[in-house]
Amino acid sequence: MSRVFHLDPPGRARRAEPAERVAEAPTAEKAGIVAGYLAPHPPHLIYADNPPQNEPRSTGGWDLLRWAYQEVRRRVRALAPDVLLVHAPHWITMVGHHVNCVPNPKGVSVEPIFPHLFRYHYDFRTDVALAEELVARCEANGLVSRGMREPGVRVDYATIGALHMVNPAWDIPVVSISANNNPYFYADAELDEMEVLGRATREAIERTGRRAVLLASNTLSHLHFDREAELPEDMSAERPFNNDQYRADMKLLDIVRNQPTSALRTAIPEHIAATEAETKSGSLNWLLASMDWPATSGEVLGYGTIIGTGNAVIEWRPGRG
Ligand code: 2XP
Ligand code: FE2
Repeated sequence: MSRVFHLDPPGRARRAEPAERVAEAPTAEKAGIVAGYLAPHPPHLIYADNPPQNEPRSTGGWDLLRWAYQEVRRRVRALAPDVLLVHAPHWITMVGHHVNCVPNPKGVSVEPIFPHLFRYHYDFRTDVALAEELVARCEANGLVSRGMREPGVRVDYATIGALHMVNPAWDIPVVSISANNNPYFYADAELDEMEVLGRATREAIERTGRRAVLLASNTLSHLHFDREAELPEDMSAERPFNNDQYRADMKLLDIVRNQPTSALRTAIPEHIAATEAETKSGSLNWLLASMDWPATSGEVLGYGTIIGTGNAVIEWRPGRG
């Protein structure tokens, strides 16, 4: 297992509680994907959270969703993963799948539609060995892929948003994966490609012996209002965009809660067709494919709307029947 530590980027020693983390070092039987979360990233959640890294200040809001994330934070701490892998729809790549291999991404991430809510100063560590292995496994599985090694490239708000909500301490290394834009040109046909990306992800995690938590940074129903309340966090203005969107979200969540993940193979594309869901970018399929579509149901930790869109925080634990 020493390989897990010896191949880490030099900066990893800066992580919090290194001694404790070594004590919790993964053993061969504990390595692998220990949990996956649907972790939506609307900038409003970070704005409402008021972390020091975000410039705008709020009076709160979207509390039920943020309580759901508090529970995720507690669970992720207890799982003590080596790495968080995140697939996010706003790091868009036109050709293939890219993996951020920059050891210490640092900068300001800005939400282009809501810059008054999200201007976030980030500074985190990449698990470079796993990121590079993922690029290699993508290539071995025949995917067009690329390691992104330019330190100056700004990290998108969907990656930062999910990571902040799950681990605001930023003391767990990260592997960040781009969303190839093809689904937006070819309906949902390219969701199949996420099977391959998922397999490559699983193989890379196994080969590096990591204990990994996966994050799919996606909202569900994705129509949103084009007018904002004077106070953005005025919760009296918050509601589903319309009842059809809400009902389609509930139909999907009913399947998530009561059926094994295999039922989602057809339910996700149907839900996308009904709601313009952001899962079209492939993050959720990547998550489930990486876990090899476990025969478990998911646990919905929370659901709420954000400027009309439907957002669910969901946990899947592959080891649990
Ligand atoms: O899709 C996004 O990330 C948006 N910024 C829309 C805002 C709220 C969505 O869910
Ligand atoms: Fe988004």
